[in-house]
Amino acid sequence: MTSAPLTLYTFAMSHYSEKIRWTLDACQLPYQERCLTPVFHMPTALRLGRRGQTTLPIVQQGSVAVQDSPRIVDWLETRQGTLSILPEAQREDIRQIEQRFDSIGKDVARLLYAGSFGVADAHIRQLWTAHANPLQALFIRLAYPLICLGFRQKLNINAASATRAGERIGAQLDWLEAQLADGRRYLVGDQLSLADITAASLLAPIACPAEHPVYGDAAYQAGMAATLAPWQARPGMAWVRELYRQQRYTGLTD
Ligand SMILES: N[C@@H](CCC(=O)N[C@@H](CS)C(=O)NCC(=O)O)C(=O)O
Repeated sequence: MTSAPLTLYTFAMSHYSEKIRWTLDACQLPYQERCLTPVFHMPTALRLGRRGQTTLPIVQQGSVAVQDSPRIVDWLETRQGTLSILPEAQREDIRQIEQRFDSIGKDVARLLYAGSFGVADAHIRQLWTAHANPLQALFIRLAYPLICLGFRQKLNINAASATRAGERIGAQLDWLEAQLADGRRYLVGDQLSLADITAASLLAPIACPAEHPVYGDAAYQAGMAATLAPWQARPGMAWVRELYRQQRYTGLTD
């Protein structure tokens, strides 16, 4: 096992990035985070990922870089041995739940962008430029309509696809709430696992836990209000918020 620090490449508002950020925090693995700017992240993601994909998160250590959150978890296991959030005896169950919630990540993005383009543009522009240098920020501001168009095409965002996205998210939320109906705190076993981390991270953009620097922000919640409102009273969303309150950003040393 090595304790050399890792670099985590993220978008601040990315729920898959949050999954890995929380995983590293929960496993007490030190890392430096580099928040990238949309569009400008592509060369970095292509170069580090070497898979023809532009997605974040990516974790890098020296000459090794791993793209795609489940692959990052695989790599961390290989590097660290058993992870505290993936106990061997429950590994299969936990990874199945990870897949279940990973599978709605794009739907969550689809739902939120469908409801916020044209409504919360000032806030989205601010989020997209928060980690940009001045030239990048100028480009994002000027090209914003084109970038939105690109997002719409890449994620196939339209009214019908947003409705289907909501249905798929709703189905996983139904499943989550059925699991939690017996009052359990954790999805598998009696401690926080990757199952909880994935479910909570992937639903956090809708649940809006107060502790999250992007989703907990009042301006984000105001901008997305109409899209978020129908989901807020769901017990699964309350569970996400409670998990953040109890388990996220607690006991971190830096
Ligand atoms: N399967 C990937 C999905 C990651 C993903 O979709 N990331 C989004 C942000 S939430 C992204 O990087 N989008 C920009 C792009 O695809 O270029 C994972 O689990 O890491």
